[in-house]
Amino acid sequence: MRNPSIVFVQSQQLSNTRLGQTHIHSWREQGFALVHDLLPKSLLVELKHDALEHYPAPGTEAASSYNDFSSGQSFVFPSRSAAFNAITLHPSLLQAAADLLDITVMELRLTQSDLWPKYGKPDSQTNSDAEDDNNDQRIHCDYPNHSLVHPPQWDRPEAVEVIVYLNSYEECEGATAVVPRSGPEDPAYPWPIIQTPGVGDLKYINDRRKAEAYMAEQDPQGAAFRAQHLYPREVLAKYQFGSVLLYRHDTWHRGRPVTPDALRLAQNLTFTKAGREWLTPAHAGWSWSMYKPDKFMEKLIARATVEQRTVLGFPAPGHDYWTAYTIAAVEARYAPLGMDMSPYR
Ligand SMILES: O=C(O)CCC(=O)C(=O)O
Ligand SMILES: [Fe+2]
Repeated sequence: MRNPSIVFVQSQQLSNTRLGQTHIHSWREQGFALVHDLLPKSLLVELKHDALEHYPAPGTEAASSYNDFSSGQSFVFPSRSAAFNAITLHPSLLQAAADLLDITVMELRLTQSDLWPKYGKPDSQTNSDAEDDNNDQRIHCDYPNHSLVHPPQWDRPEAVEVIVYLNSYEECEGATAVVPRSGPEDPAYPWPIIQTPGVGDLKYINDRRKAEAYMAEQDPQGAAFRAQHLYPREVLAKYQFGSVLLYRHDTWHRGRPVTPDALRLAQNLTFTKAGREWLTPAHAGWSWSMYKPDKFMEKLIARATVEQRTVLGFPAPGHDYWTAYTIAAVEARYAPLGMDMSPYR
């Protein structure tokens, strides 16, 4: 992996690409938008290179231990991959999430960034006993393992979920499927969202066939709803290298099988509105990594923009944390790493 600071700083010099109204409208109304040209290709190429160094090649023995989501949290923010960190905090991505939520970047917080491999396997090799197999997922919403509560009404979204694809659909298949919401009366989007494994006393089952068999037993009405309104209406997010799927905690969707022996690499991120403590971080807090001797996280903070720091939870200029004393103290910590404290004065 390359020198973190170099790539990180370079990414900030790229011009911002803004989402158009069509994408914003699609996310707010239908629950998702697929954008092909949001992030710079050179950075994505670098990220893919780092990911291929990290994860075993498909078909190897080592690959078989990597068949579940988020890969045991082995490739998460903050990472030794500078490209991964740079994509996580890329100004165009932050601006996109802020535009979707109709807030400023300063009001955005990062709660998830991880990169997971999905190894395609023939149907005969999928673990037919494993309810948690992710090869052919059941349709679900993501809120139950991101939120302590339930998403608010549709017009008050609190979070943007992101998948950045590092392959193409032609190469790997495995397109995420989504159910477009067609308005407040859409029968696929009843309230509250409980017709799914993992909610209430229904247990979590990832595998589609097992999940639907379980639903048919436990909640026949829910199973019928899913069969009638969800699966027949799923559409495929046919991604290209570098495409970004923007969706929500209340969007019905699922991961679909990847071509046998192909490896699909995808980075998953979540941005929330600030002050939503019930949308909890998916990983250890960023400061935990500040124990590392090479201080890569401190350097990242020192060199980040004010907006990027704020998205990570660093107090924004004007916050009541800042006094003459705290400014001097934080400067004492970070000035040796090149931090300019003037925005906080
Ligand atoms: O991998 C995908 O395409 C979607 C994965 C997903 O929805 C999930 O694991 O929650
Ligand atoms: Fe999901």
